[in-house]
Amino acid sequence: MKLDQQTIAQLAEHLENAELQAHDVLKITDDHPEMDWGDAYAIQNEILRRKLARGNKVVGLKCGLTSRAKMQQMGVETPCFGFLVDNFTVDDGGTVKTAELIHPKVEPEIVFVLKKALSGPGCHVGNVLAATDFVMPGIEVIDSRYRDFKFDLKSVIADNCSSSRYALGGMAVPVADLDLRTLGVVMEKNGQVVSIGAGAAVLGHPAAAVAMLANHLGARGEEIPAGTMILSGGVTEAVSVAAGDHVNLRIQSLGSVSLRFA
Ligand code: OOG
Ligand code: MG
Repeated sequence: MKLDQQTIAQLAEHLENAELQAHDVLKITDDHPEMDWGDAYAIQNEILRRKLARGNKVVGLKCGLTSRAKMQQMGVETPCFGFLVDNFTVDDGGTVKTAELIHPKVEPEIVFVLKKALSGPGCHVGNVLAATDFVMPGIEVIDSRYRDFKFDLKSVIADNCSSSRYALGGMAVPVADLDLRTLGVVMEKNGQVVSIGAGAAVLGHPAAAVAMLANHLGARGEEIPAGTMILSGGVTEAVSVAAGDHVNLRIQSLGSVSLRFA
C-alpha cells in the first residue's frame, strides 16, 4: 500500500460523492500515480463501508472486464471485481432514472447464484459449476464516475468497477444440462439488435470469471459465501443508453430481462 488511510478515505468520499451526486471526476491516478492494487481495493472497500454505515445491504458481487470486447473497449487487460448493494437493484421491466446517473451504458451478463461457498486459491470452473444453484440473465447498468469512461485499472477498481444498477430476469436454470460457452446472447435497444455474443466470450467460460473472483478473494483470506449472486461480466461491449430507451436481453435457454430508461 502506498497511500495513507486519510488519503484512502478522502478518495472514497470523492468517488462516492460523484456517484451519489451524478457528476464526473478525473481518474484518481492522475493525482496519485503511486497508488497500487492494494490501495485501489482499499478505496473500494471504504466506499462499501460508507454504504453499509448508511444502511445499504450487499446483494451480490461482480466481475468486470472479463471479455475481450470489454477489455478492448476500455483499454485494460485484466478483470476487476466489485460489489452490488440493494439500492442498485431494479426490477425486471423496471425503470432506471437517468437523472441519477452520469452516462449510463448497458451490458448483457450471465448471472450465477451459488448454493455452496467457493474459496481459492485453486478454484476452477468445475468447482464453480458444482457450487452453482442456477444461472439467470442480467442487464448491468455501468456508470463510470470518470469523465468519458476514461480510466486505468486501478482507478476503475477504486470506483467499484463502475457499478450502478442491475436487473435480473428470465429463468433460474441449473447448470448441469447447459453448455454456458455456447449460450447465445442477444441484446436489443429500442427493438434493434445492438449486441450479439456467446458465453465463451467471458474468459472462455463464464464460470472461469467466478473462479477468478474466488481466487482473488482467497488471496485476501476471504471466500464467496453460499447464496451469493455474481455478475460474471459483460459478454459484449457496453452500449450507451439515454432517457426514452428500452433495452431487452435474451439469453438462450435462460429467457429474457428488460429495462426502461426515463
Ligand atoms: C468497468 C466495468 C466493467 C463488465 O462487465 O465488464 C463491467 C467499465 O467498463 O466501466 O462491469
Ligand atoms: Mg458488467
